[in-house]
Amino acid sequence: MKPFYLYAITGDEFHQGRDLIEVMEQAILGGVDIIQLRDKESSRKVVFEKAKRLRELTKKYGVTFIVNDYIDVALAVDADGVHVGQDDMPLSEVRQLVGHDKIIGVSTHKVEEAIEAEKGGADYIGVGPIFPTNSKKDVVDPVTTSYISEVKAAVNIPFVAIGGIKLHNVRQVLEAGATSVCMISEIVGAKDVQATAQKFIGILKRGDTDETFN
Ligand code: 3NM
Repeated sequence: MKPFYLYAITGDEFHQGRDLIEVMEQAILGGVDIIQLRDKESSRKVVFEKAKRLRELTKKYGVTFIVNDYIDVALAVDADGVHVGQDDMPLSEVRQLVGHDKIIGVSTHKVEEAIEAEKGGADYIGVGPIFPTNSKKDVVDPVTTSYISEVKAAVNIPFVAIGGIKLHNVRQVLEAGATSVCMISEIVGAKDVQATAQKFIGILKRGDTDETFN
């Protein structure tokens, strides 16, 4: 998969009544290079409709589109890939279903899970939660930033740090060795989604400091 820096996950509860497509378009205009549809509450019908709209949007901008959990929905809308968790089907089965051209991402919280995901054929892994987060139910204790270097030493596939990452703490995550970061609330819950994504890109790609945008 092509290198990525800023990965945004949807989170309707943070959209403050704004339309999903409007929020995600702002994120893309701000520089997000992967969008994941994550909706564990809605019916399959609703998830499918959202996926169809996001596929159209991401195609328009050439942004990678991933669907969380629902392999059938990902295939139906021709998403670029799927993201699965530790409680999902074995990766070999997921790969059989999606084929070799699709991206498979896996959430991991321990070095053993990261290694297993790489062995199982994952294209990238999520590593977290780095900091405490309220955006995920049944979330495990934070792995902390020091865990990032452990994962980096253990696997060769790309990884993305996730969980409680904000503009004010993202530098710690990068200093610990991450080059890609993922978030829900800080981006899709921002008052100005585009400006927030732009600030992240500045920090990730240009090493901007607080002084740069104050
Ligand atoms: N996965 P926020 S943490 C979806 O650790 C998700 O695997 C996590 O949301 C993991 O940026 C998380 O608002 C929630 O903290 C991230």
